[in-house]
Amino acid sequence: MRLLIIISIIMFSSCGGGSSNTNILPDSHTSTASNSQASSSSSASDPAPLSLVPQPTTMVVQKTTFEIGLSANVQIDVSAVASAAALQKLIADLGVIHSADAPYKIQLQLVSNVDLGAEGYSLVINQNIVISAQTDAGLFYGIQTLKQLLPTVKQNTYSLPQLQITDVPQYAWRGSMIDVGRNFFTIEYLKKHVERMALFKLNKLHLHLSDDQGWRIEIKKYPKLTSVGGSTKVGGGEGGFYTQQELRDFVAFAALNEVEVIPEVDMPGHIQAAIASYNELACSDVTNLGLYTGTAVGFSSLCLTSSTVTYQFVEDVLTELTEIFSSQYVHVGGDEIKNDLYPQFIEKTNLIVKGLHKTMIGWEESSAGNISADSLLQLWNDNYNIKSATDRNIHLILSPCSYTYLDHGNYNGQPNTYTWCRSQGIPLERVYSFDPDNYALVVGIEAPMWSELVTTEATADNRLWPRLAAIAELSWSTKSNRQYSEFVLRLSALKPQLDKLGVNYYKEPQLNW
Ligand code: TNX
Repeated sequence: MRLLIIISIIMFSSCGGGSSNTNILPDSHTSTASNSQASSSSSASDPAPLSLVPQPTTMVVQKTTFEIGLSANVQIDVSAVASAAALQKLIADLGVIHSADAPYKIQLQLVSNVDLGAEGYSLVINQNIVISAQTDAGLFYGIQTLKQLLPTVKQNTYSLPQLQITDVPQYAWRGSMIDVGRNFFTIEYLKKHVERMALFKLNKLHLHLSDDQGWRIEIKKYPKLTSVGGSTKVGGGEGGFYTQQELRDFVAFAALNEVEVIPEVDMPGHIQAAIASYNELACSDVTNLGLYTGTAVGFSSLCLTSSTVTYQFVEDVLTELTEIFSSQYVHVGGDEIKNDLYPQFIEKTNLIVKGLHKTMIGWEESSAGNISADSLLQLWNDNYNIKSATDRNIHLILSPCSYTYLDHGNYNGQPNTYTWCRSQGIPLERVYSFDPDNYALVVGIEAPMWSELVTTEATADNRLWPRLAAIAELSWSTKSNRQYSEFVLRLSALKPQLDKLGVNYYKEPQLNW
């Protein structure tokens, strides 16, 4: 059944579009809730706690409920494209249809309210349901909250608590990374992943598109990167790659879920798949020029001494890459390599990225180069000395391996998981115990899922969920709003939502799943 949507014509000139091009540095993000705002409160009558993840900034929940029937007067601001689609899907799934005569309205309105920032929203449920935000992204997050308050199966009426929520994320970077280099994951899987991320207000999907074992992105100027470099994967067997068109479509799909896709091509190390495709990318004394399907790291490098071929390659690849991805950011890797010319490589690559009017991200080791202050560094060793970069005001994405590496076990001894960073694995509670406040100059948190040991979608789901929900709460909710014992109760109750999305999550005993 097709829904009619009444398009409200009320527009505000200060309203922005989506979030993908907003400045994410905290200084420009002053609307982040202060600690004084950050306490959740419920009314004296103390209704049951709401099962929301991440925990909202402030809530006033009444004892009374609001019963809604199957027809609603739906009003949506004309420029709220992503949230309009999300709301239509939500109500269609519940059998609610639009009618101008309906006894209550569901309204999405763009408003001018600097306190809500680029992603915050307010949700008021009394005799109507009204979501207000400055942006489409904010409205979209209000809808995710509404979705978590509703059941996942059709009913004749729905009962909602009367409440007022005002909710603003702590960090602008709330991320998931998937290594599609070691093992290839299909676009269909990535789309499912994006929808799951959206439910928890995660907003950055970092794709690790190349590694020693596979090159996964079509580069028209170097077709062998995919025909040769994309042909296999860890353990051997068929690999795979994405065409530029597939990736463009995927970026658009992700944008409708308020997820920004950040591409990474890892250089100058982790590059054997490219070397196997174009041998001249290695120095002339290198004899290992074939495809690689093992799990070792740190053995391959672009040639940094005969630099003409190398830098032409870097520029060509980044030029095509940045044309596909609308993100302001491009991740150039830069991890696990020892070479005296490494700092120079990072600096030159930084200049190439700047020349393409993009902003560079590198793994923490890239701090060895004199990179521009707008660059971001991704910290992955908990105690890596990143001071040389923070002294230059370079901001950080936090991915400390002993809390966020989802290729480590959900429990101590889980088969097919890594233990090199934390021998006991990284259970949900461990993830949740991470305190980003221990670091300065933070744009947010991202959990990488490396895939040397993750060979199927079911295994990927098992490694990603439920732990990504903890990452979502760490990056959205302030410390004063986080408590593990409450988090598990809230998350436990969201099981039907994950079931509806077909997630093959790990059945974490603490969640009683
Ligand atoms: C370290 S973290 C790596 C990856 C591996 C991972 C396995 C980082 C920048 N490099 O290449 O896949 O460990 O846990």
